[in-house]
Amino acid sequence: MNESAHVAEEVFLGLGSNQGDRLGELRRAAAALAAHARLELTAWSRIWETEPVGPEVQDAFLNACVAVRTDLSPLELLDELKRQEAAAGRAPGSHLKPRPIDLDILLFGGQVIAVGRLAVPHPELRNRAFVLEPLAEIAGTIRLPDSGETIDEACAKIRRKAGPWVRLYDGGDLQTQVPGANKEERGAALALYRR
Ligand code: PH2
Ligand code: MG
Ligand code: MG
Repeated sequence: MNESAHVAEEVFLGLGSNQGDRLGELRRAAAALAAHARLELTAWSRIWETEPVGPEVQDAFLNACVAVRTDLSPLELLDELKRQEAAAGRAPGSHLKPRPIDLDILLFGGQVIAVGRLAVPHPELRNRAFVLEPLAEIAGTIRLPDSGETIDEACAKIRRKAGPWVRLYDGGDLQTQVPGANKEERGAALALYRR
């Protein structure tokens, strides 16, 4: 099968930043996704500020989710996200450490994927309010392909658990930087965020 033969899928991505200009990093990442020739950014959540989850003591994150349509395969998309993370200055092997940007594939159409370097749905999705709250804003009625539960249902469960805090961030959003439905406008949005 050649690359362009993939059927376009609706994909949900998680964005996170807890190093440097967190809002700027999220905006740059959204604009770079939108400007990619084979990705169409179709929805974006609000931005949430969230308590870091994991063993390291580190600064609070900004997290958000976006929906994209793409005919990239899951592994092609994963490679593109890793490329964008590296371009933002993320050091290799910084999983669970502070990072300027983390781009995760949360859901890829209705697919369940388990290859060495990619697991979809994201294995930690159900346990993380910092993913489920923004994801519910744009994918509340979507069903997890493995369990059949909706994102809204998974989100309601995590709310009952009184886990790490998450709160809406009121210092800006993604939307203003990803204005257009057409590629020219999206290209302009990206140019705005080149250093
Ligand atoms: N990402 C992690 C580990 N911990 N905590 C928050 N609040 N937000 C994240 O995006 C996050 C995390 C691993 O990718
Ligand atoms: Mg992550
Ligand atoms: Mg990641």
